[in-house]
Amino acid sequence: MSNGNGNGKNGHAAPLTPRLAALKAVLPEHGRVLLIPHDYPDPDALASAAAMHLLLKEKFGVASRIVFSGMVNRAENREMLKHCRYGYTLAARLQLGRKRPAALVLDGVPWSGRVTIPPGVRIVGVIDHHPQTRAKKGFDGLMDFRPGTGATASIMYEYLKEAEIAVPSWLAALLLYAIATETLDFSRRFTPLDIEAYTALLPHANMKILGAIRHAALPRSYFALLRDAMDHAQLYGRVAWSHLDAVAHPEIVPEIADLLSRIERVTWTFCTAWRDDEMLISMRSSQPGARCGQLLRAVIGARGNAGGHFNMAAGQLDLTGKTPTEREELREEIVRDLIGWIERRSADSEEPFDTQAHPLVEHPAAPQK
Ligand SMILES: [Mn+2]
Repeated sequence: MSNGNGNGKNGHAAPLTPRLAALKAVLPEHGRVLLIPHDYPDPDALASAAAMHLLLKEKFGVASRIVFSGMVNRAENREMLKHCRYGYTLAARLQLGRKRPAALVLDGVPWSGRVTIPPGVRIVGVIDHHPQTRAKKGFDGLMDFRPGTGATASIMYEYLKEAEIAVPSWLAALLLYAIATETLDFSRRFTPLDIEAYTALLPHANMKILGAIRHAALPRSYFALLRDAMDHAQLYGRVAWSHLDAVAHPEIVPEIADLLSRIERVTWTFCTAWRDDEMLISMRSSQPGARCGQLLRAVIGARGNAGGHFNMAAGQLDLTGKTPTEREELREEIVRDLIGWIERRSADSEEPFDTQAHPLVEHPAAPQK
């Protein structure tokens, strides 16, 4: 239990840190707060929402509910949800009363196009770590933006630490998993806060839960997608990319981009995929100063939306009304543009680019180039 008490019920509350005071200032006097992670929440978004749930309850006596749009389908993330002691509601099923409920947005910003805000909901605060995150004019709620921090989960750890709240072992496991996946086990950008959060939570985590999440059982369909991705994978100099013909769930797309990034000498990867009337793109780079989010936004432009970090980005394009041929042409155009941008950005790197693309996996039956 907390020994601090923000509402002063115990009469001997320590003064709030500036961060906690700023949060308290936007909380409603009555009623429940909605906690909204970005759409198709990943481990960082989910763990951050759970951490906020604990913080609001323990520090401010405020009840909250996790609400999100899109599904959680990746096996590891579903396993994570199984161990989350707080319930959640899908935004589409949300029943709102007459009052407009207050909401906090985690690991994304409501004006990015990547966080769906249910109608009638009033945003009172946003906590995010994406580098291109900007304040919005006219928004006077809490804005805790820490571009460059490895994970929003690390930011939430800091709130819990300042509030002197003991993190339950299941939540410590979720937060650890979030930090590890978001920084790709610290192989991507991180800050001292991420290290502090990770090392401070580790002794308190339920390691059985962490193991169950990391090694969650995978459906057979996952392996079919893997094969599809390997069959389509292409290499061109330091770039590797692939394409998935039909995905039911978007989470596999960044996973393929991550997998390709482990190919030796490859520093840029991306994966495209068809999903209903959308084209999804995930991008990764280990090149310093890669600014993937900015690059992907430049390439997609007005054709869709994109966002991300220095080393990772994701985007989507609406394909409604396009014929299969038009869709494929658009995909080829995007692939060409992406490679063009990458080449220009890597122009001063020592390694020359190959003159032509070739398959990642050469099948013995295929004619050799
Ligand atoms: Mn995140």
